[in-house]
Amino acid sequence: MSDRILDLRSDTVTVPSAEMRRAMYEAEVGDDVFGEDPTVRRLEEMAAEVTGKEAALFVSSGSMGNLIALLSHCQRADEAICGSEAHVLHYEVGGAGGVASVTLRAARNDARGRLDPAEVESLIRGENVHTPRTSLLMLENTHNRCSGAVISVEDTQQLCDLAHQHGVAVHIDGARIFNAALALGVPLADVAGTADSVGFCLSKGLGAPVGSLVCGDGAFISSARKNRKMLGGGMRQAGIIAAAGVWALQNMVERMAEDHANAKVLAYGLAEIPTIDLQPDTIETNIVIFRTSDAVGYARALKASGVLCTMPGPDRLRMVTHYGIERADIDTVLVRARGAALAAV
Ligand code: TLP
Repeated sequence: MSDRILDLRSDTVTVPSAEMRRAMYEAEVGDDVFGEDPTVRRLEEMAAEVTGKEAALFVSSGSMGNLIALLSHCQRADEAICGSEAHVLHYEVGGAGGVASVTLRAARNDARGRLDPAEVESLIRGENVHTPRTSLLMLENTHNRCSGAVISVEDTQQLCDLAHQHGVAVHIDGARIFNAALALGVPLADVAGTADSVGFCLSKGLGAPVGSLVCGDGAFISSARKNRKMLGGGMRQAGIIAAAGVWALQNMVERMAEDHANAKVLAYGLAEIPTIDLQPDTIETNIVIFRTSDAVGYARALKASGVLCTMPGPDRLRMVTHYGIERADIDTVLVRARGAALAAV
């Protein structure tokens, strides 16, 4: 057993492979603000095709993608509905309010990341001089804070239909939507369904160093392009980084099944540790969140034994499997996790 530190804080910690770096080195580039970078264009075409949308835009991060979706779908002082555990609500520095001048209104996410359509409908505001206009419903798939839960095609469709009946647009924060498609065994375009826009990240399970795509119809992408420029996100010879994304879409999608399998082994192993509260059969993708009474102490003990994780709540720890973490590493994590549990008592 090696003494290598096993970093399970996030699937964002991956470093590009030699082949991916070669693709970046060899990328054909141009000035993308003039729309002249062939590699960025190629990536955007691939993204539009795989999500089943008309067009796509390369942006620097998942957070920027969500912010651009808010700016492009909403007017100043509008309201967007999102889940109570949504990334946009918890981890995007309040950009909805701070930058887009949009208030977020939360509907309860259940433990599997789902929203109750009746609750969502009750939160959509009717026309009234006193109230903000509800212009957007933001969904998330897979659901980060709900242990990487996958939202079904049917649930997404029901919410899209409901929102559209009320004239409300739908954006899917699909930072890990490839994980969802893989877990469901359906084409990504089906997972994106009739949502008006969808974002996905290259820098998570797909293993690219940087970048996300937002996808939607031509009018949305024109507006998104303008908003990206306003945010200072217009990039010049961005083909250097887009090339990593092209390579990732061609070579890294299927391998994420290994991350899912490793997460299951990890979850079943962790669940055997008496101080850990985890239902391993609920783990569907690459995120394992569990409860433990002394989360701070346990995280410290894990770190001392060479396993890094994050703390999504006062009594919750998160481990994420990713490219670079092999099946044998999971066995090492479990040996260390058992040891750390004894050390933390
Ligand atoms: N999530 C990160 C942290 O911010 C928590 C992680 O390590 O999981 N949507 C979802 C669902 C995300 O999980 C993330 C990143 C984002 C958006 C933001 O993406 P970036 O980090 O590229 O801005």
